[in-house]
Amino acid sequence: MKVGIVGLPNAGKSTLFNALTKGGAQMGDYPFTTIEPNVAIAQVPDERLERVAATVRSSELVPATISFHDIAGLVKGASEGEGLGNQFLASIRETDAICHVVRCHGDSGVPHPDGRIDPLADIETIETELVLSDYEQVERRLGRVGKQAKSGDAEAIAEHGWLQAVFEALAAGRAARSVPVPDAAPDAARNLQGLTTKPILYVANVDEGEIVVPEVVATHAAANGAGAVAVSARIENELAELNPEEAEEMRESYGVEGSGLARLVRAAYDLLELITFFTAGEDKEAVARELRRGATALEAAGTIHTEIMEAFIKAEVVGWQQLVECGGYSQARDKGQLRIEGRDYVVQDGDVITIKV
Ligand SMILES: Nc1nc2c(ncn2[C@@H]2O[C@H](COP(=O)(O)OP(=O)(O)O)[C@@H](O)[C@H]2O)c(=O)[nH]1
Ligand SMILES: [Mg+2]
Repeated sequence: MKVGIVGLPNAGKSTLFNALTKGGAQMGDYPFTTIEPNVAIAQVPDERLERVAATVRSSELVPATISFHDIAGLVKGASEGEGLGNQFLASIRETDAICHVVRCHGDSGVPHPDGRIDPLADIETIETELVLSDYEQVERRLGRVGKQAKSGDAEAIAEHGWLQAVFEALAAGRAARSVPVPDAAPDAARNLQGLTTKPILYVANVDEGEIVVPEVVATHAAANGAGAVAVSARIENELAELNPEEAEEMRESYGVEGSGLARLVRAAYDLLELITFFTAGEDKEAVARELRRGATALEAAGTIHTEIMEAFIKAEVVGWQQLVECGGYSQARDKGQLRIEGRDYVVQDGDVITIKV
């Protein structure tokens, strides 16, 4: 899963990205790895995985991961080729979700491209570019899908209808995600590869003194079905240099509770609307695995390995909490908590699953 970090110049994207890549110390057992200068892999903190691994006596923890991409270059006019323009927009197109860094701190030492601090106006500047870019994309796709719809294909007809509604929404300045995808064309949004169909997390980059999401940002996020977290990118960047004890001391001196980065990673993961299931064996790895909500046991097997999916016989399933409370698989089996499920079982968040082949 890829999350693109976007925002106006000087909003604090690179500072936040650097904090993420250096954040190993304060993230404890969940280090980051930089794979390219602007791409970092973050491990998703998950207490459930630790508890499951301890119960089963697994040898190693393998958390779920998300990659963060620092995408520079969005300025006013990007959709017309200003700045890195279309290159920038193409990089966002490849992501699963958008993490939008919004300048909210008032440090006069950091110039703002428009010379004033106005989080809502900044959000609108960025979102206008995304809307304009999608507008062109929808126009192109309408032509193509229109031809398929004329042949009478039911899915194409539904997709065409959705595209027309999206076209009108965009023309009115609204995001494509405001138009529900029809059941008859479930892939419509994916086919469009829109920018404004992607889930958004606003990261309010706030002053050190008070780490809260400003009212205007919170209201805008709520009205648009987006998430919002507050961090001080500067503090997180400083904290990321320290060892865990020093970081805790500094956090206390600032009155900051918990790791902002951990909160950010968690919120980004939640945004993707994934569920997590676990596989764990004694003296083997305990793995947190991401899965689309509503996916079946067979699909879960497929995320482990295609061969495991092909050889699927049944799944042994127990909720992580039941497993921990019982103290292990055999105790859970004795207490009737470990169930046998078939290939069509809909996996629940937190299930611990053993696929039998
Ligand atoms: N005071 C303050 N300055 C910040 C904060 N975050 C970033 N900056 C400064 O703002 C400037 C631009 O940040 P940068 O991360 O390069 O912005 P980008 O253009 O979005 O990548 C740098 O001088 C940072 O040190 C913050 O939380 N507080
Ligand atoms: Mg930058």
